Amino acid sequence: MAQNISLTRYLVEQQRVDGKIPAQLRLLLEVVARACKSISQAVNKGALGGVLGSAESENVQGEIQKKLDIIANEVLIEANEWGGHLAAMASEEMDSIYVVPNRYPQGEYLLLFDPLDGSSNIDVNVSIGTIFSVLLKPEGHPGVQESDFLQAGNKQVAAGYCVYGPQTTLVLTVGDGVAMFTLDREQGSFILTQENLRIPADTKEFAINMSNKRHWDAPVTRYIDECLAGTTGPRDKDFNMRWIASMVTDVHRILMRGGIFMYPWDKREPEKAGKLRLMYEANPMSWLVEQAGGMATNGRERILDLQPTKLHERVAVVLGSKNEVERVTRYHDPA
Ligand code: P6P
Repeated sequence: MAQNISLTRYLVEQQRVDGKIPAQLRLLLEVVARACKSISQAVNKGALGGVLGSAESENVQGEIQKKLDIIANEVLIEANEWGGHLAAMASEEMDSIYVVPNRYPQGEYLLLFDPLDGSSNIDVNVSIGTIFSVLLKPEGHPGVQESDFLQAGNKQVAAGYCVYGPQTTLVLTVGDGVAMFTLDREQGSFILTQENLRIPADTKEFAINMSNKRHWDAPVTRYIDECLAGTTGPRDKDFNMRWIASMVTDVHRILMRGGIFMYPWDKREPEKAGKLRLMYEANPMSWLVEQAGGMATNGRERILDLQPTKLHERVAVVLGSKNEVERVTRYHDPA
């Protein structure tokens, strides 16, 4: 791979050479990447920046917000509201949509994000990240309302995440494969470090929160029990387990070396379809996984085909290596 291709050059070439992304979308992605750089700097300061600990407030999910959740949310709002490429934004940390103020030009895109996924890891120095999804505002009516966001994941025009870990890594798709950029802090820019990421169809690594085992549905219990049986069971191979409790980091590992990630429906809150949020966690991650040759379902249906009814709705997630996701989905629907 040619050395030192910056994110800016990559996006310009995707726009100019391949015509894959309009100028306004390129601008949007560059602004999101700049915001992720700022978030990375705040995260890296940790206790020295006074950014750890709880913000003593709750988000729409009823979860205690960390100071960095709010900081990351504010960074993304302030970076994106004035550029003229967005009509509105939606965030895990905000009850309703944020319409671009009248003092700024309105664009045609909608930006959704989980500003800092994996917050329970912030204070113990474990990787966390920002997840984002881009939709086009539906035409035919002035202004923008929450219902404009309620589009299936197969309508996304861009999706990505930024992991704040040993490296700060931005992973992105605009529908033509998955590219990875690593932050060069000396240059202050994201540098292309891998293109066309591919997820192996098979794996020996599963990611699930085992402490919920007694609450799972039978198909999930069957699949995990078979993995745990290893060479003594029907899978005839041993499996390894990982659970970082940070979806963005677990999914990054799967994009880098394969695996299956599961946060299934369980009996603890049966009225909820799952724990993870469809619009700004499952949809962007599912598109990235599919663009890398993997698969993503809610146990029964393709996540990207699900029609959302609420901005913060939740969904069960089974994603990663294609043959494993197909097996879990088959166990849910043995017909
Ligand atoms: P649990 C983080 O809060 C998150 O939304 C995902 O990033 C992560 O996969 C999941 O929740 C972890 O949930 O129940 O294992 O703490």
